[in-house]
Amino acid sequence: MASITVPISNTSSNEPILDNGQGVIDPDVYFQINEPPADLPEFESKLNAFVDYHKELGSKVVFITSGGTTVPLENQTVRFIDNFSNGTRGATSAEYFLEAGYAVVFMHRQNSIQPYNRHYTHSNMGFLDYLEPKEDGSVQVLTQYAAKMHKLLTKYNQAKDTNRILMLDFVTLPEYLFKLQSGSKVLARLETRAMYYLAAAVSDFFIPSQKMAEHKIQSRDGGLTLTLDQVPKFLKPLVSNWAAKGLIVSFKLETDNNLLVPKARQALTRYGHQVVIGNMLKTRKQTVTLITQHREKVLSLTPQQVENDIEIESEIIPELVRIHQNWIDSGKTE
Ligand code: PAZ
Repeated sequence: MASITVPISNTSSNEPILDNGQGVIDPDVYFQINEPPADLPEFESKLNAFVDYHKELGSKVVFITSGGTTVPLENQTVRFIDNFSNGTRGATSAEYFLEAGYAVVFMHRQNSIQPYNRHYTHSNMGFLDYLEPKEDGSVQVLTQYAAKMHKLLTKYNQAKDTNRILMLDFVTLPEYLFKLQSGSKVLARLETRAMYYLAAAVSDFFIPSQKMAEHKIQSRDGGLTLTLDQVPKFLKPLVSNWAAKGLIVSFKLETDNNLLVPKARQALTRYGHQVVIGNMLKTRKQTVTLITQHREKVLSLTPQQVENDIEIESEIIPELVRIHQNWIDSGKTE
């Protein structure tokens, strides 16, 4: 049986690197002992230019994280652990934030759902099913789909032409963490005008690269036992250092309804940020609970609204825009 269980150890001294007696390394230590992604300088330079542009304009900017992270099992990765998230929440929210006048940094899992394109890429119909070939060699959108496509294409082009959307991507957990840290620090220049909307489903467990098999894990030895470490709690430095003045909205996903509000409230108390949005795996597209320090608000779609393809984000985003404006004006939520 193959096993890659290795105790947490410091590369220089073999002393454990623990911050709280529970086997979780400190976020700062995480960044010292892991390699940043190769494209981090490019990521930072695109983001810096975007933030400079919008700081000058006085825009409100939302930093959306979207989609799931992968957890590699080998340094030369053949296999990885993934999760269910396909990025619907992030991509849909991005559209409503753009509608509300925000500039959007869309930091998404590569190949996950993207704003505007989502209406065509992840539907039951294939892209080619919307089109028909013409005899003159051109291609035309079928009449019954043209009006909706025209509307979406216009909005998509407007967002791009006015430099109000910046697409940035990640795949693995380490990439996500480095980009979250770096991205939040860049956005911090916008102070209260930045909102951090952390909708990505980020793994809670990982294998540090020093403990990982280098090459493809072989199957000849039978089953595989994995020991994963707990991912450091990155919300803590994000709230207290990286993005201290911005409005921070985190998400809490649960499958047991009894845990949802207590866990969401616990996160709010533990990290001291402004909003937690709780959602249940099965009902996340119809109901969320928005929790601030003194309030708890359930946002729900009626069956009729669901039937009419109304999206829950059309209720979430106006609430957040209002909370954010209070935050900008008075430094308070509610
Ligand atoms: O990506 P998606 O639309 O399928 O799911 C959205 C979501 C459930 C991942 C998001 O709403 C959320 O709760 N994100 C945080 C998950 C967590 O770490 O608890």
